[in-house]
Amino acid sequence: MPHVYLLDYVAGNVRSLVNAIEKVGYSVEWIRSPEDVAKADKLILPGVGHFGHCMGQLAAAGYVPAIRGHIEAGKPFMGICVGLQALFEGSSEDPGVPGFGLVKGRLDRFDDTEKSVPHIGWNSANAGRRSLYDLRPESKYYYVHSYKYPYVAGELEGQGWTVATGTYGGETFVGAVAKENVVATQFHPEKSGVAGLRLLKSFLSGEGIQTLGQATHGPAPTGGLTRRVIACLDVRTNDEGDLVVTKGDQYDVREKGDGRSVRNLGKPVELARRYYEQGADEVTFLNITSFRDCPLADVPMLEVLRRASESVFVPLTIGGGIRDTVDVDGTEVSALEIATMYFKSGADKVSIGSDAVLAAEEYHAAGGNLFGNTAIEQISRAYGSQAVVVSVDPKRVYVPKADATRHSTLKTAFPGPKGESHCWYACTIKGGRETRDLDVVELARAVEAMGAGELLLNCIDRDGTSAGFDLELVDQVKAAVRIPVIASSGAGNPGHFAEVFERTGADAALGAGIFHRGEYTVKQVKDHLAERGLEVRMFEG
Ligand code: 1PR
Repeated sequence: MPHVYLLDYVAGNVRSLVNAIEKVGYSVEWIRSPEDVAKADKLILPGVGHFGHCMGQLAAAGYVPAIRGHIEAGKPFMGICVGLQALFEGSSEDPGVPGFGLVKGRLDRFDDTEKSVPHIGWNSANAGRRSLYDLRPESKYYYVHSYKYPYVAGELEGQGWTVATGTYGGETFVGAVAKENVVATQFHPEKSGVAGLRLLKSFLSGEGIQTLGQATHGPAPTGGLTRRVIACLDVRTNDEGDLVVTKGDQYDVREKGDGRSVRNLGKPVELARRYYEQGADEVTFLNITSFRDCPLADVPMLEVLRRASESVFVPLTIGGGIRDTVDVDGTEVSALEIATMYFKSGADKVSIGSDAVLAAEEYHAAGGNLFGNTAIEQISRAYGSQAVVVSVDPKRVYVPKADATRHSTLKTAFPGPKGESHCWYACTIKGGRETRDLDVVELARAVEAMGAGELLLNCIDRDGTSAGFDLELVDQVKAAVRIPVIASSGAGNPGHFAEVFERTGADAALGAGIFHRGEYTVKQVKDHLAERGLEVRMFEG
């Protein structure tokens, strides 16, 4: 099998990159020291986290001259995500840290006054009528970053680079660059489905270089960031001891009637693959009984991730049990160590539920001060905020008037059982079993301050009802934070997805039962969104 060399310097989900490389027919050799770089013919520099962290690690390990030497020798080189950013002179993320300076220019942060940052999701990498490693203007690629190089027509081209761009909320940024033996992408090809695999193949086979920069006759440039449709798999062990996908009604996952066995809707890896092939933009696994089972003993969940990441080339999120814990033998294990196990097994993001609520309570009790020791802070510091999702399980609490409580209330179009005109949303922990005196706005603001990159906003009242998303809840949370919000709970038909995108600022929408019960496919949902004129990514076979 032909091979490619991958730099082993960085924590993060490199397993997916290895899987993607193997999928297109190559094997991976690891570079573990600067001396190894000389033996690489083709070299890939993956990157996650901070610009400064990435460059700092490369410099500390002595890689910078070796990588520069590889590139100057004219050998094929690919940078991914922060691996693209490293090619520039510097970044406002870490102003004192120099990059390789191969591309003249400095990165800056997306403007978040009118849009969510990080920029997470599927966007274009459009090289116009130039050819760039088989990137196609009609395809979408998976991005996750807060810093970008702003595109100015002709500037990088003047330095000899062929450039592909994306547009996000009025800002046009560099999605990929290529020149001679070098190609780099801001997006993750290993997470960009078939479109990303095509690019990897073009780099590995060397065909990309041969066609680089030549004019092609592709279709007209397409729009910006798509609306994301996420398939969610609640996973737990059933009474027979099998790991199954289940689904509750307002979080009750047991069948009605006698026996009350856990609903079994299928096998996690099989369903994940099915939804990927239907065009799901992401797949989320929630280990819903992790508060009982020690996650370290939860090897099956790690195995689910390993196997899913072999055939699912879109981002995978894993939630459940991510908190400081004590293993069965008494060893203390930090949330960061647990997250690391998940990332190494193929997860791109971890989702934190109960622990985030408790951390938010402490944050407010401490007058809004951070001490750097929460799971969210530790994981986002190590892997970047985009790797940390906070999953919220709120419940409606009705009140007769706006100021009947200290919590953030809203006037609801769906009055309470006693005709109450207002409500607030109380956070819960342990899968909805315990309600806390913390509202969803307090939680959202606290976890954003701690460095969470995204909110997965469930709603216990709507879960499994097929009654549509709680638009009032989504509106309230969107207004409170800048980070992306995933609407969840209540999807019953494709119209509900269109509704949440058209009537709220939701960045993504998640469905579970609608897909597991076979009522609609992900493709049907996306076709409907496209018919409504919403930007979506279609599955490429
Ligand atoms: O608290 O960090 O250990 O994480 C536990 C995780 O497990 C949390 O993310 C929590 O939301 C989840 N969880 C715990 N118990 C349940 C349960 O259902 N009994 N599931 C549970 C959460 C809700 C959504 C569901 C949507 C869409 N499930 O994930 O997929 O509501 O459903 P629908 O489209 O069918 O309406 P920690």
